[in-house]
Amino acid sequence: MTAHSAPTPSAGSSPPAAPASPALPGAVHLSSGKVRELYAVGDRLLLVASDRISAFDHILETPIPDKGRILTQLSLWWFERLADLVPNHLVSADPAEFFQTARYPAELAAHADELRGRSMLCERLDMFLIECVARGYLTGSGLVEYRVSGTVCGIPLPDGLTDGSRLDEPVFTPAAKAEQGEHDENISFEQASRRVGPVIADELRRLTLTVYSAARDIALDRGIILADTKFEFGRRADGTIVLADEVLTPDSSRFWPADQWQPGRPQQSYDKQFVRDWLASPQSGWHPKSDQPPPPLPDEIIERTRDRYVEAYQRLTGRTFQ
Ligand code: Q0Z
Repeated sequence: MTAHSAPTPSAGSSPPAAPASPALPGAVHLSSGKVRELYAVGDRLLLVASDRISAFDHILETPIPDKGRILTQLSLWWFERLADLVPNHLVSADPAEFFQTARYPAELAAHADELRGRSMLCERLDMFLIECVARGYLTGSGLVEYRVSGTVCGIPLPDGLTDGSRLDEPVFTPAAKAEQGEHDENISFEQASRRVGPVIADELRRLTLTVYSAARDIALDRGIILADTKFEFGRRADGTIVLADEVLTPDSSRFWPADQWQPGRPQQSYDKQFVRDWLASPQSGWHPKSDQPPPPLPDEIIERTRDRYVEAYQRLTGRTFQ
């Protein structure tokens, strides 16, 4: 992964400088995801989505304007839609509200404009150490395992499935969180049970499949296949299991245009197809397997990709963006 790889050291042997953490006065930077930043603010957490985009396991140097806001608004919409199925970690998405209680430092108020729309103030939870993935269609690492052993995370699947096949029943395919830049590692339900305990593992599977199924039905009604998705859950001090992180965005899920679904080949990505096609084309002068960083995106690809994020948001929510 390249987002936070250290700069190339200049001649000599001095160690490369650590990347500066993205400063936000009044907040303590905790960690950087590929495209998001996590801060502590008082006893809450602040999740801030950037406009960064990844492709072929690289963070591109070209941002997609409004992507962070669009994905945050989509997450918020899903939290609202799914609130009857599972409690979530959202406290407030309104920076004006963040600062009304004494817990939030006044310095942050000066940054309300840059945070607006792209940030969520959340309860700080005790996170479970597994990624909770639901798959309703077979692709990616699930397909790789299936081709070797006929299973996904140890769950046997029928013969004859191919890239993009719909599964009769969605499956819970947990993963172990990898170090930054590495891919999460699929694990069996038994391994997940050892990590979180059997009672919690059962409940996480139930919640994951319930929430995925509800979202899959909503998305399909609007012409979008939600092939799979990754949830993160945590626990409140009173033991309640809470849905955390971002949910059901194109960064945490595979969205496919339903009218182009055709099992037996890699599916078109709802959001990133133009980026992938251009990067893989001779025009980019770059190769997906190259160790070089990908080149900047042309304006046309930026615009069309932004349009796809807006379209996904508008189709799913029935709302207009901005
Ligand atoms: C989420 C992550 C991001 C980098 C920790 N409510 C919560 N309570 C405790 N921890 C978390 C949450 Cl959401 C938590 N991550 C993932 C998000 C940037 C990493 F925006 N890590």
